[in-house]
Amino acid sequence: MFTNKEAFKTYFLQKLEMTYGKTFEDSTSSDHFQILGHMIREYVSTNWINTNEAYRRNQGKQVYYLSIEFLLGRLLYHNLINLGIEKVVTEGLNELGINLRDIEEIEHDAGLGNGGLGRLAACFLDSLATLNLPGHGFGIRYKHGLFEQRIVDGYQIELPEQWLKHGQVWEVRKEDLAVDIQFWGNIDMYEKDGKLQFRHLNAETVTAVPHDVPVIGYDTTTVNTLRLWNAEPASLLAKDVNDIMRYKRETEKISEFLYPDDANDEGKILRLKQQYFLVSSSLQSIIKNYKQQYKDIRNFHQHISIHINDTHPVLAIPELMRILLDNEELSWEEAWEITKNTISYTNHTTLSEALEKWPIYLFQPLLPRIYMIIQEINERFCNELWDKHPGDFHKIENMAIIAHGMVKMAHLALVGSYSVNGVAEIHTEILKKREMSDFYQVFPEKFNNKTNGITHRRWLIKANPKLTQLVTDTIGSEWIYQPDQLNKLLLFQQDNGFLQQLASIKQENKIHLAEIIKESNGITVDPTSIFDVQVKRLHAYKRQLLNVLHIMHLYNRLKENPTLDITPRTFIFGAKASPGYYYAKKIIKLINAVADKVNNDKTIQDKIKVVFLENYRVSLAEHIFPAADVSEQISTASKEASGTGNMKFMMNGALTVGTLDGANIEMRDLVGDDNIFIFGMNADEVLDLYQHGGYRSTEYYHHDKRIKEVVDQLKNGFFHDTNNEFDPIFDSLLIENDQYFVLKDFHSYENIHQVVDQTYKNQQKWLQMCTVNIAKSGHFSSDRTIKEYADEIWKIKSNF
Ligand code: B1H
Repeated sequence: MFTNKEAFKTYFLQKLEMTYGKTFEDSTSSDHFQILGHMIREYVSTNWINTNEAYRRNQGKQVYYLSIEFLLGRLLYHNLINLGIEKVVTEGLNELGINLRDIEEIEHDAGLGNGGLGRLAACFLDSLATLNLPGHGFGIRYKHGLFEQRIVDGYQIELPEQWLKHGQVWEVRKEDLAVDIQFWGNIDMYEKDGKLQFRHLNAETVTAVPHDVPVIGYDTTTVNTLRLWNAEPASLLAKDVNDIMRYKRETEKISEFLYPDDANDEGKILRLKQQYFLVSSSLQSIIKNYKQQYKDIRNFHQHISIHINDTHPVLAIPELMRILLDNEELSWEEAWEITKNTISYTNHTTLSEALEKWPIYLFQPLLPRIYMIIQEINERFCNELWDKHPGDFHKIENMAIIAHGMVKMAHLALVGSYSVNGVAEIHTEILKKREMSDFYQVFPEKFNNKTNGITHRRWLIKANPKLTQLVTDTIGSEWIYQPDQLNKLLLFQQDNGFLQQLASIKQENKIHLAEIIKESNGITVDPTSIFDVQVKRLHAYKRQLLNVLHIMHLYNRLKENPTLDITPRTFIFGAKASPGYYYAKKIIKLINAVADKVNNDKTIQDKIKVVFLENYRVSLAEHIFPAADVSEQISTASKEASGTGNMKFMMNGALTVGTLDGANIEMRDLVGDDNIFIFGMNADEVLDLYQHGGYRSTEYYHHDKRIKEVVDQLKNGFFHDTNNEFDPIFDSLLIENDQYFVLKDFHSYENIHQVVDQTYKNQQKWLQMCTVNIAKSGHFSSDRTIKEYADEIWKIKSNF
């Protein structure tokens, strides 16, 4: 149906008529989207079946990636590209008078994630399938993904996200593969053949129904699976009407919405339910599959690897133990050996507020058998520690899985897995030397680094077709399969023809983004100004505040001297704040208040503009990265585990203003100091200052006039007529002693921005720097990352 445009058109029109009983003239864009989606699914179905069969036949090891988030974004265009049929479809539709880019807009983002962690999972799925690796995702089919953000009067308003409203073309519901999950109730012990056994009585049962989404590799026949679980009532028999209503509501709540907290632990019972729901349904399904294929459960870990994306799915450890002990009737030692050799774990943050802990009083009643198993794991682990460090109560107390009335999820992950990885070199070093040093001493062999990556297929080929074409015209198309080959672009640093084309592509992308800005914000921005962009979740450690204070400072300088010679700049922000994160919401209001004042002040002659783009999400991001000149990666050093936005900007030829944090450091190592704008304290300085104290933010306030001026403007109503609006921000800087060193890094940040301004004036130099960045960005393809996971952690092999 996709061999040529005639065949495509015929099939498309036929299917349209048959499905909707409509003529083409009466059909809508939404109909077209649905039809095209179904055609793609039909088209891949044989490969999907064949891929699964081949995995079974080859008997190779398979990996299951468990994640509470998968931030997929839109799939239509991405799938067309991976299948290599976007040209046929574009042309065929054109002849019918339809623009594919309009149809693309119909699709709702699958926003089943908060930020980097969820998007990483989505990039990994794409790389696994493309590299023909037997790797599948398991997640939750949230009815509502991450909330939709509206900005009203400068404030963030949240609306429920509705991606399922018009149905989901990509998923296949598989009721026959549903499994049951048990909550609450009590555990009965009994003897069987002289062995103590356990059974769960009086439990509330929830049914998990899988919805499978095909994960289509690029230019290959491999189609892997993302299995999303939906929570549904098990059986409504034997319950009275009121009970039924309550039970149905309670059950469906489990997959109702995604918790909107990025790097923050909410500690709500429903969240724990979600976590166990994901883990139990996934493990039951994995084991059922395994047993259909293999006889001996004792070889489980030789055929299966289970990866947990952060600690959110860490109950995979006790759940696997439960199944092996209670259902398969293995001994504790046998079950533990299998479990430890099956599970691998990625840590994504050292922020203490993100480290999951559950109070026993919540945990034990909800998951009584799982709690018993964790207790046993803890007891055995503490005994081992006692043998190694007799008498060191302090160490054992600090490392225990259960302590002070809490279950510590990271400790469970460290003890029950064979591999623990950080997501950038510096992050892994901080885990080993500081945050997890006690565990590193006991299990040094478990720790390893896997620097994050992004799929260049979505973030370059799909998002930036013009740059893609230029790169291919310049160095051929091998880079698509081996992104490291982008480094061939280094040969073109001095090639003015190439640099000119690079410049005009960036210009066209900026004009496109300027149109989006005009449409959504009503603000006219100059596409020849520097597009300086910070898009990411809003969090104090990411320091959007540093960026805004600097804009306020620039504005003040322009007010003093309207003829000041600065390169015009457009500062662009996109950020969702967690709904309960009061401070973060104040920062959004501040950005919008500054935008209002600056954009409407004629005296500064449009030299700076400030734009806050609402509802930042994957599909919007695809328009932003290709249009950026400057990428703001300005977290307090040591706080951003890796970052992945930084890589997306780099690949699209934006230059980074950044701290030596996360993967920024590896970017710097690759491009060299001359091709990146580094400023501020480094991680050791930050961590030592936390440890030894000695920072007084008020000193910076009193001793630096520029700082005093902008900080005072938070209080004196300069940007907002009601005086108290920004008091919490003012207080965070001066009363709470500026936990993220915004004032300490301000001076260095301001300096580096002057360097940016000067460098931009030399377009030749700027474009050369962009070229080096694009050329070196291949290292950050998630294909590289996934190969490392496959070879070094999972030990899985390509299917071909
Ligand atoms: C990252 C999270 C996270 N780290 C808890 N931690 C969440 C923690 O809903 N929750 O409870 C959600 C998300 N997310 C990010 O992971 C890091 O901050 C980034 O630096 C990193 O690039 C990304 C992917 O590794």
